[in-house]
Amino acid sequence: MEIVVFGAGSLGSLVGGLLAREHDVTLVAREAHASAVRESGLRLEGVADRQSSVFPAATTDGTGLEADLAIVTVKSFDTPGAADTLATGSFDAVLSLQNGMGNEGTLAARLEAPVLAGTATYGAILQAPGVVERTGVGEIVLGSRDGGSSAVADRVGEAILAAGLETTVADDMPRRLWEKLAVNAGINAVTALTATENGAVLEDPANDLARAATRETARVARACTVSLSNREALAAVEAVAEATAANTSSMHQDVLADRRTEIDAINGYVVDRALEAGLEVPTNRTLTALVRTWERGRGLR
Ligand code: KPL
Repeated sequence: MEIVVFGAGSLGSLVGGLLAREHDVTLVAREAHASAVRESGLRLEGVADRQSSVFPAATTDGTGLEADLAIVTVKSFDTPGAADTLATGSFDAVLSLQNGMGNEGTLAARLEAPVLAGTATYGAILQAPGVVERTGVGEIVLGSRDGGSSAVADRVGEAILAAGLETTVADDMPRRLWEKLAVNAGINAVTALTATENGAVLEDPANDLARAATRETARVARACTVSLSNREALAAVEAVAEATAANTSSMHQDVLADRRTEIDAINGYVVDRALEAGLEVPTNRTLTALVRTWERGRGLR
């Protein structure tokens, strides 16, 4: 299968690199990373089972590309720009593997190809241009963005599975996206603000904060008619925090690199939906305000 990975940062490079063991992959990446991959390939660290260097194509220019599948891994605030660029090319299917909510809708509004929703819980760090480390084995869950079965999702799921990635095709993506949002709402801002790894949220005092943010998210999900109990959301956060205990969350990586974060699409999204539903979400509001204040102080927003 020909696959374009649009946004080859940490997760995009890992997913693209793993897919390149089986498929014809093109990474759309920043200049330094793209030229390192073109010159010496992409080194996959922490992936002991198979070859450790792969040789996908790499470009900085995503315009006019054609492939069977485009996997979108850009930060949520870059989704509109990514959609406009992808619209200049041609794809049979598009899969969003991004944090936060609303990305699939943004893509679908601008693209003709069917847009699938997805979540990825792999741990990944871009160590240097041309080098990505898998820091945790997770899974990819994908399916129709409205829920229900989808032949396109089945086909894409089979292709990803064929490259050896843990993959589940699900018929309840709206609920899964909210569950992933609850995981990110519980882990990302707390670890970014406290300079800790994901496992910190399993212990006091971060545990209380993470659990409160998670419970609030599940409550807002239910107000949005998604059936996600507090118990399920808390269990999901705990499972991901345990599986990725030594990992640096994407928001913590962003803060370390002085980059804008995805706070608006994670805790900020919970705050916005809560407002509409007339609910109070004080922990998400506080986390959002703190991270936005940090961004403003750095001139990032
Ligand atoms: O998605 C993640 C992220 O860091 O954004 C988790 C699942 C929390 C893994 O680190």
